[in-house]
Amino acid sequence: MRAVFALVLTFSSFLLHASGHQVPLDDPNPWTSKYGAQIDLPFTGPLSFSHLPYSRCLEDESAEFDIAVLGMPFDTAVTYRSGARFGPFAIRSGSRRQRAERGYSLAWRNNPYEQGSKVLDCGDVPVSPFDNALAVDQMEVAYTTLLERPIASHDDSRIWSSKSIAKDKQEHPRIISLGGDHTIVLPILRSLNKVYGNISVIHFDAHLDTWEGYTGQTPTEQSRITHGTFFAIAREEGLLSNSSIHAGVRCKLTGLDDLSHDEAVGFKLITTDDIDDYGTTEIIRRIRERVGDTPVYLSFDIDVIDPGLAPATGTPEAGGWTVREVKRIIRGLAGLNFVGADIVEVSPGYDHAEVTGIIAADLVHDFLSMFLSQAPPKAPEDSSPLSRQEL
Ligand SMILES: [Mn+2]
Repeated sequence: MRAVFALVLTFSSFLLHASGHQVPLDDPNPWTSKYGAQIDLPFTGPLSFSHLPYSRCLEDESAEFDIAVLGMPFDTAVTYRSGARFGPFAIRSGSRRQRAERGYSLAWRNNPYEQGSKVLDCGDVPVSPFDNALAVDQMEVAYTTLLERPIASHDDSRIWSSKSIAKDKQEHPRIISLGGDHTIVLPILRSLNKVYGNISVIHFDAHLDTWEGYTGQTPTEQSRITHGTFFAIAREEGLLSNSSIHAGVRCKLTGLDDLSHDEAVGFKLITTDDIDDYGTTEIIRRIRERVGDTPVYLSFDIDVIDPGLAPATGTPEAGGWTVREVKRIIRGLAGLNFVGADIVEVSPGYDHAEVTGIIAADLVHDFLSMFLSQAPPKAPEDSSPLSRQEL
């Protein structure tokens, strides 16, 4: 009887409030008593990735995460159009319609936020726009600072702890970096190398990014470090394994010597046109075979996508992959031994209708599912709710 009375009281109180009556002045929380705890609208609230909790993790040592989203607003080592310093903002802005509570995707058959791992937006690294050596050091120190933090929870998707690295070794969180121009990968590789040793890279890009320098334009050591040379520098520093691979390359070259040098840096090549000749299944197979179970880093330059679809980038190349094709390949990479990932070269000053930022944000959601899935999702024929429908 008491329960019924309470129910009637609650219901009448709901009617009273919903019908626009005043909330009593002595109500300790007029907002929640009338409207409850509501989520931010897609166009409101502080700007964190996919409305995730946000923390200034570099200073706040109590911030806990298994996967951190970290912005690196650096763009002073580009060969052509600058502006990628605004990439982290554009990607977060493009993520506003995403949220943990609605993160399930039909393609992945999972919600990455419901896999038992804590994902946190750790803000941006404050990088110098005046001194590239200083900025590169700031990014390395920041990355190392987060990489050395304890993980928030045990992450079963990590296979390296049982395979390639001794069991008593500390498990490290994983970081998804939002660039920034592609140079940010050099300090990231320096930092990762201290933990994992030499690592392989799966590199989605229209360009090789393994050039040694630009004739006549790099007279100093610092000027050699650019968004088109950082892999060659990383190789010189002994940071890379011999089993890295490019995907989606179609840029113009100085000649075929570029390719032999690229191979010496440790890369094999999948060109943009290979998708027509061999298809996504074969591309996935080649990538998986190349990197095996080595610790692997995913570096994703948005310019791998056709500039008609993703125009906001500094060095666009005509005739790229579609977003759908790229997303399919990424799904095929789940279960590899990923130690980190980035998405770089989003330069929103060249965007239209926010489309590039929205694509980049959607891909970061895929990276999370890729990290946290043990294997690629199965082919849709047998179990997709769409294919089961009577058409
Ligand atoms: Mn690049």
